[in-house]
Amino acid sequence: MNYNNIYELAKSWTKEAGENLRESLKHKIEVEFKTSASDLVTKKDREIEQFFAGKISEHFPEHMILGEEGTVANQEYIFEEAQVWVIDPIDGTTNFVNQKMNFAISVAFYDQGEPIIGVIYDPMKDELFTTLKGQGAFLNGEKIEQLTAVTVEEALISLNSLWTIPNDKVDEKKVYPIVEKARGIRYIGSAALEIAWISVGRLDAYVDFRLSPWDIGAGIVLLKELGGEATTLAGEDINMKDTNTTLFSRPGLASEIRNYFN
Ligand code: 2AM
Ligand code: CA
Ligand code: CA
Ligand code: CA
Repeated sequence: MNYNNIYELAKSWTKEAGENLRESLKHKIEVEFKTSASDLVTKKDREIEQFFAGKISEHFPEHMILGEEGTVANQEYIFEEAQVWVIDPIDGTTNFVNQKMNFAISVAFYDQGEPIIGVIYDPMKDELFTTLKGQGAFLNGEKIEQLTAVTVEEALISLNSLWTIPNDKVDEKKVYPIVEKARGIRYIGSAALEIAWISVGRLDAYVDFRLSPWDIGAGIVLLKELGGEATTLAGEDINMKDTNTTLFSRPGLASEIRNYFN
């Protein structure tokens, strides 16, 4: 199957949506709360998701859409049998609201469970990360080199600080030696960007413990294309129908990080 048409449209829609977000920051943002005071959503999250839903249903009425803001249900039953767009309209909504930078649009396309297209756009830096499986990964059209191995001592590791305090997903004490040994710990606050930054060597690994398919759908395609690793913390395939523990990294480094948790 030839995916070039879908790829070209995915890139152009994502840039258009990103320009919309960038422009919108000239005006006041109205914030609502979802599950808690730290779980934010804005009108723009819904508007951008609707923008993609409209374009996709116009061009590809048979395709499914799995978006954070709930465009389409049913994904449990059909992910492996369908052509599915996995979309996070704003990844890093808290950054969008507070920092007005360090957020991204994440758009992926999966064909019967197989990762095919990944597009991540940082509109404030105007950085577009794109991948079509088997055709290389690109930053603003420039080919990204295959990833090489590093050790934990040489690594900048992205880690959400919530996981260094008692939590219900992982024994926080197992995280201590990683924090101690790594060259540095960073956290941008946008899962899609943490992964995109690994692809170009600004970060070396990213550990998180409860990410949803839309946070990571595009990042998985991007990293795999470059020889990087994208698995659960236990080293299993990521389940695109659920939340996951996740470990994204350069090759090699993942097994060293995994050892700390086992
Ligand atoms: P979001 O901005 O699309 O919600 C930092 O908060 C990162 O974790 C972001 O990529 C954010 O995505 C994601 N995330 C996932 N679940 C979250 C939650 N319940 N609350 C806040 N952020 C969440
Ligand atoms: Ca959210
Ligand atoms: Ca997200
Ligand atoms: Ca989001």
